[in-house]
Amino acid sequence: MKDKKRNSAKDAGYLQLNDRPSYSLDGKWGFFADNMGAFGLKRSRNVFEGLNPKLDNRAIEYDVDAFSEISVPGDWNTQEKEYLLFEGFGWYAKRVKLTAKELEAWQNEGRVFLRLDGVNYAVDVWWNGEPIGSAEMPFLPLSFEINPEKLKEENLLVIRVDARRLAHRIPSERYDWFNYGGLIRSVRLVSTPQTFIREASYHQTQILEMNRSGATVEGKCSLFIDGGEDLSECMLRIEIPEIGFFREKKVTKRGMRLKLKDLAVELWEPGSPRLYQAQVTLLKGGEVMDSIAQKIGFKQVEWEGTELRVNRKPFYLKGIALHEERLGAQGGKPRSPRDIRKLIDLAQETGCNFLRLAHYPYDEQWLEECDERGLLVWDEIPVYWEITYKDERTKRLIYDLAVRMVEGSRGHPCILCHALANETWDRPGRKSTMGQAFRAIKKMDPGIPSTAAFNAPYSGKAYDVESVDHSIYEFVDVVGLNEYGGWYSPPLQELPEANIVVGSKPLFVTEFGAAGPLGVSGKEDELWNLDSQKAIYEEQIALFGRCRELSGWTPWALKDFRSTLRANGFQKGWNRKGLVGPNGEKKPVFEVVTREFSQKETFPEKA
Ligand code: GCB
Repeated sequence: MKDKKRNSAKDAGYLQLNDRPSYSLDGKWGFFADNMGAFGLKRSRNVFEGLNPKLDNRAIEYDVDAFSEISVPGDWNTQEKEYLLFEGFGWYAKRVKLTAKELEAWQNEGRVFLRLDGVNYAVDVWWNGEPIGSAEMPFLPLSFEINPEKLKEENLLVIRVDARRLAHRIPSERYDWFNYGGLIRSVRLVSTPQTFIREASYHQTQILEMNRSGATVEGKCSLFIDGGEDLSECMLRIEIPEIGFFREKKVTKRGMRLKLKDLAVELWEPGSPRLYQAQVTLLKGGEVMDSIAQKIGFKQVEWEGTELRVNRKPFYLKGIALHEERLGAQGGKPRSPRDIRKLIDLAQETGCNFLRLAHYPYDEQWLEECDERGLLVWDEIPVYWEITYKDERTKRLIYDLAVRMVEGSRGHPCILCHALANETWDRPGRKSTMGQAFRAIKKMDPGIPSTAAFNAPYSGKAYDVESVDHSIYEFVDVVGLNEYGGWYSPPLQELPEANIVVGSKPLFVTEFGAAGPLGVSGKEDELWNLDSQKAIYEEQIALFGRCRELSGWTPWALKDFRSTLRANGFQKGWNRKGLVGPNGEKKPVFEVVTREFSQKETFPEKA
């Protein structure tokens, strides 16, 4: 379909939330499932104009006020039976009512943005019948500016979400999770001053000296100022009152990186997450133009040879990998912070110190929770299996996804590494396309290692990532290995002799596991039962124990998750490799992992 409306305006970039006033548009919206996508884009059928067939007394073939109801945030698939496998276009409509007081405040404040915290997959957006933007950037925050003059007491917001699988998209057409479409995360209006701090991210902590109460460190704050104001007389101020830190610097350009020196702090550690309140202010002639509050933490990651260190100590990763899918028989995307907290609570019951947030960027709420709880995090973009790297749209998309993800996560102390790929095939263009994206994020966040999850064939009784010419291997600082000994190959009986080769970089196992359908017991040497799942875990854990240089491991996956790729009688549309079932039913492997984690130190003494 030729789609003229797309690209009417790109989204306005990453807009950090901090403590800015925002007006939530979560709740009930009108929804219409449209498998052609052409529905709203023809004369007399322009859904976004919000005409009413009765009032207008014309043959108008839609009525946004008579759409069915749907909840935002949330995927459409698990809200009505008939939408479960729907992968087309979803029209969302909301009447946004502002009081005269609100209207005045919003119009005087300066600028107004519509912020979509994350959608799947692409969107076109209309405010009061006019297009305000389009974007193809799944799972990441988008923002669209609305001219304050276009705000009224009664407004109509219409969003068309396109959740089709297309070959050039990221992910491409085939992947092992569920394509939950829609406005999967919160929607809000955000007001800012005319010229404002769009992003302020503290990162790149360097420990200068350790001492009894903590450390002396330095770090950087990456800032981006948005707005038409002449900045030549502006200053940026950073304050961390608890440690008496105060710094002002003249603004020289819109994007700046300020050095913060000689900070005497307690470190943010896994399991002991010290956070500080910081205030970042933009001033002109002594007058405050904008000021934001945020929490920051001080943590250093290093990688040298095969060693991964956190706060100068060798770190052993006790991880849990998961999908962003809520607990419950239906699955679906989290619909509230509580849904997210319940998943993290469950993961933490194992005693893990790390979460692999696979295979796409998660809601920012996850990062905030992990900052607070002292859990380290791997974030990831959905460059997965087959990708058409040579397609110009795909190239652009990979770059944009990588940059937007890191803009959103680099200020979070919980971040351990940024991942740009999972088990990708070596197709034409992979190296150059991925190289560009890796180089971009290393520049943006040099203190954090970049990574990817790789397959390695089982050969000569070992998994050796470096035995394969992966073409993107040179770009990663730390290595993720996905291996399914006992499940795919080798068979369980051969696992006691298996080994993992740690090559020239730190390596941890980012996936291993086996299906364990709930309620099915059986023989250890036969697949598809809870007993063999357990036996495979025990042999795998023994393998990790033999591999002294390994930096840790993460089972795949926390919870059984929906996937239409998984269609046998045990699976019925679910990947059953979870440590727990869809409702959180614990399988024997949950206990195996918990026991093992309790015996492993986060910071092991060196032998
Ligand atoms: C993998 C993929 C993961 C799948 C898993 C499986 O290697 O990275 O997305 O779900 O295997 O269950 O086979």
